[in-house]
Amino acid sequence: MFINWQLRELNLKVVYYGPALSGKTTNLEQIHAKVDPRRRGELVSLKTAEDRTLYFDFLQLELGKISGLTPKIHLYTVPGQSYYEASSKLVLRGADGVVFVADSGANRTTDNLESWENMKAHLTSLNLPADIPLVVQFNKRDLPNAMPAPLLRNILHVNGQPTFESVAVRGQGVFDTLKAIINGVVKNVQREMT
Ligand SMILES: Nc1nc2c(ncn2[C@@H]2O[C@H](COP(=O)(O)OP(=O)(O)OP(=O)(O)O)[C@@H](O)[C@H]2O)c(=O)[nH]1
Ligand SMILES: [Mg+2]
Repeated sequence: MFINWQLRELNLKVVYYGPALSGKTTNLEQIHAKVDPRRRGELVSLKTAEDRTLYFDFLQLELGKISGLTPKIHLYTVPGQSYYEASSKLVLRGADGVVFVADSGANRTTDNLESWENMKAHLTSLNLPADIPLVVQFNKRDLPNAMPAPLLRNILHVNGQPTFESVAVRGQGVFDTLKAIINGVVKNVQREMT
């Protein structure tokens, strides 16, 4: 969180984390395509020739005023490929909330788990609070081999955090996820400011 009192802006950072190809960038693309251009910036994507995230994607959203301040939500995605693990950690730094995008495909269990464990370890080593607002998205529900959501919840030991099923490529579940994380982050900030 960063407050610019001169501009009366409240800057909040939300990071989409998850294994390679789970659909993190697709979430931001959908948000960019559907939000009124007056309320969002351009989508900045630093990607490889194969359209894989190289460092991060970035999109800024503006919300209505809270306590006289204009919240600006900075959405980032991390690169999911383990080759870029160090970048993922850098992108997480200073996050106010995290969306974990899991791939529902049955063949992706190890990748989901590994990414989940890495995320937890990074949150700890970056001194981010253990109870940081976290929303879990089970993406690619359209896959024929999609695992049942309760099973995914068990495998990741999701512990009370909101979960959403999505087909990000069709926009399904994208805004439910976004609203839930913004809600969690804003509630947290309001608690800290009062
Ligand atoms: N079937 C299906 N494909 C999807 C869905 N969401 C995204 N995809 C596809 O999955 C592929 C990877 O999506 P990305 O959004 O680039 O994945 P990413 O998590 O950003 O990947 P990295 O940047 O490498 O970490 C793309 O071809 C998407 O079109 C979905 O809900 N269902
Ligand atoms: Mg990506």
